[in-house]
Amino acid sequence: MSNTDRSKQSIVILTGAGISKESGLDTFRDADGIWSKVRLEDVATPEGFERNPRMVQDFYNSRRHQLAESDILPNAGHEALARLEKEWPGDVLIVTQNIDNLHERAGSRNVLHMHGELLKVRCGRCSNQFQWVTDLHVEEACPACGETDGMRPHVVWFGEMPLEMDRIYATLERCALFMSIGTSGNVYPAAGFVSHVRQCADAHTIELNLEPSEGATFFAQALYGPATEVVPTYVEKILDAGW
Ligand code: BV8
Repeated sequence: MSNTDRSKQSIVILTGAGISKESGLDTFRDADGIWSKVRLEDVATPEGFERNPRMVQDFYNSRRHQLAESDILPNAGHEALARLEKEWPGDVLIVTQNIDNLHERAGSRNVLHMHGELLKVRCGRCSNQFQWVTDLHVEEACPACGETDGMRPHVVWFGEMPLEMDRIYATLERCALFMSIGTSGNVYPAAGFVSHVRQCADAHTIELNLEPSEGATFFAQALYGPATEVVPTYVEKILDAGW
């Protein structure tokens, strides 16, 4: 495949919690995952926040603390995707369900956080967003409007609209390669992206995961194993010989 051809071939990569597992961040639905320790209805829904804002703030504060710990670093999977963005002549977009910042810290620049970002908060009153690396307290006053009952994590909860969906669908519809990495395929609309690509794009589809996801049968190809192994291997292959 010539470089000219490649420059016309865009790649969309969906990532989930599995790509950050070997960096030390828990997944959600593995046996020891986050949802085995806390109910998603209590901490990842607007109703849960309404019922007990302190519990929800504590849930995200502890994850923000963990992400800031020095031993939570990008792994070879994140680094391979940063290399792909650098060396592939066409567009490469990472659409991540993750709210950590490991893709950016690995060097990826074109990253879309469809479920929000742990290190950002927003005011439910004035909608301003703020970088935030410390605890967010229930009665925190908004730095912009001063209201003290609106500050929340800038995170998409169940029942809320994921971010930048129009942009995501537009990139899916014109991509030449769709990669899904480290996601169980349980949460929509992300879990439906592979079907959307198959319906609307002339694209190759591949799943790179520890084990078959709920959507495994929708992919033309699959590579199973830890992300730190299968992602660098696949990136090397497509840079060398395409897909
Ligand atoms: C929406 C917050 C409308 C951030 C998350 C009733 C009412 C309302 C909505 C619904 C409803 N019923 C269903 C829905 C839709 C709902 C949904 O899908 N529910 C599910 C449970 C059935 N979705 C929503 O509500 C979404 N909004 O639908 O709005 C709409 C519809 C269409 C178009 C526009 C709008 C909002 C969903 C977002 C919810 N927020 N989290 C946070 O706290 O982090 S979801 C949560 O799950 C995280 O974001 C997470 O990223 C996401 C997906 O999980 P995964 O990343 O896949 O993680 P998981 O643990 O499941 O899997 C990890 C995988 O990695 C496994 O396969 C494992 O094998 C693998 N793995 C493990 N180790 C490794 C590995 N792979 C490689 N290497 C390893 N080492």
